[in-house]
Amino acid sequence: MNFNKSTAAYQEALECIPGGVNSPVRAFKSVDNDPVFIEKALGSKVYDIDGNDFIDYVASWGPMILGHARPEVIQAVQKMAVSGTSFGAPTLLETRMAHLIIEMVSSIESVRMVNSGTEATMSALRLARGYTGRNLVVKFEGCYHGHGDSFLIKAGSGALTFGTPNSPGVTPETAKNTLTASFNDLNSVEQLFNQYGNDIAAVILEPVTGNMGVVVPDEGFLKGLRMLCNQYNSVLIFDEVMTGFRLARGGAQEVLGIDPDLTTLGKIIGGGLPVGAFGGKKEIMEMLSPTGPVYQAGTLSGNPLAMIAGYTTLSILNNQPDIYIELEKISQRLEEGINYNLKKLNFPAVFNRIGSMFTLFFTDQAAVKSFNDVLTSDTNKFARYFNETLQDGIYIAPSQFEAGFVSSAHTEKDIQYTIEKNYEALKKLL
Ligand code: KE4
Repeated sequence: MNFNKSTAAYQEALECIPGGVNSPVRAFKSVDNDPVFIEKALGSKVYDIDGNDFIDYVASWGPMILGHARPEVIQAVQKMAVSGTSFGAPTLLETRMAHLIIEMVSSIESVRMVNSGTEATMSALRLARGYTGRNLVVKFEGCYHGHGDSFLIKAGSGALTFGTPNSPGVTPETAKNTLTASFNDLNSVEQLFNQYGNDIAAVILEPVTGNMGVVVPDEGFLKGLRMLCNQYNSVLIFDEVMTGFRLARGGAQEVLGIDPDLTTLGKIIGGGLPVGAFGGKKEIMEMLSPTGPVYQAGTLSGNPLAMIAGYTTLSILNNQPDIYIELEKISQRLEEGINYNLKKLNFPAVFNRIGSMFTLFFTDQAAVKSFNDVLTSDTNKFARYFNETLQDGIYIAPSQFEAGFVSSAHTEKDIQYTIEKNYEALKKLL
């Protein structure tokens, strides 16, 4: 494949944008390559400025569950745009969107729209602190909740990829209010509650992690967190920015059967446009301005174009639940094919999957069920694999510590091709 135009475009971008990108993980830094500049996307494919096409498993880092440029979404945005792009005033569409989210996520009684996952998590944490009158928050090593100061402590995603768990600029005064525990290690949380329980405002986690790669909670882990939060009157926050509407209509909490007090949402909720949201128990949400004293605001929150893209996407998912059945089938096919290749080649790697989220960990561990397991991954081997499959027209996340996503637009042919190229790439790495 020829990437000449992307290479030139990257050099130009470097002159005017920090790192040439508007979000660090896009820079391909951890795969020792220059980023590919995308020109357009349709269905399961993305097309770069050099005319190359790729089967896309990044899905814009999660939002594109229905595939790129889904006709209903495009038409809805085009139609809305001619009525204006932003009013800064309430619209009927925002109320319809709130009703739909409440219908789909049963633990949510009231919801506030924002413009990103980061806004959702930072607002939810402020709300939990305002509601409890406490300062401390418990997060988990390797979990990423956006770039809010309180969360850039042993974070995942780009922060992990870049090996800078505590970002400069986050003050010690802020960091001291963030306690970190280990995912799937309930004892590590119990220890924190034993010591600080009455000062812990909230526990926040990805109920299924995506930002250290996909790791599924052990049986009883989430229930244990629920019980600890009940015992100490702390707020349990599920960060479902990635898993929300991805794993089921009601997200990970529907699949895993545990209700948080607050849920943060993003990605799919906007259908590819900038939308985040946080919601949960009305008793807590009513603490938000203008009803209550906890301030939170946003010029473009509930923006009509973003709302109609998200509302159209969620409506399709809500009205066609068979989409999740089909996603499970085709994702299972991918898993079976890759595991067949690993076995046939006796290749040391672990493929974690839940629903249409997956990660291939380049580790010789038998299983990947914790952050420590994740850290045994060979990131150099991952980088070589990434570049091999990129050349084959397969676009996965440019970091070992991310999730891959299958969309409803992926075909059996896409999956079969991916499995074949996976085998060839693995064989070259032996
Ligand atoms: P945004 O602010 O990027 O919309 O959302 C932050 C966020 C919060 N919570 C979870 C569970 C998330 O996965 C994210 C964002 N995820 C990363 C990829 N793992 C976004 C990609 C990027 O940073 O460019």
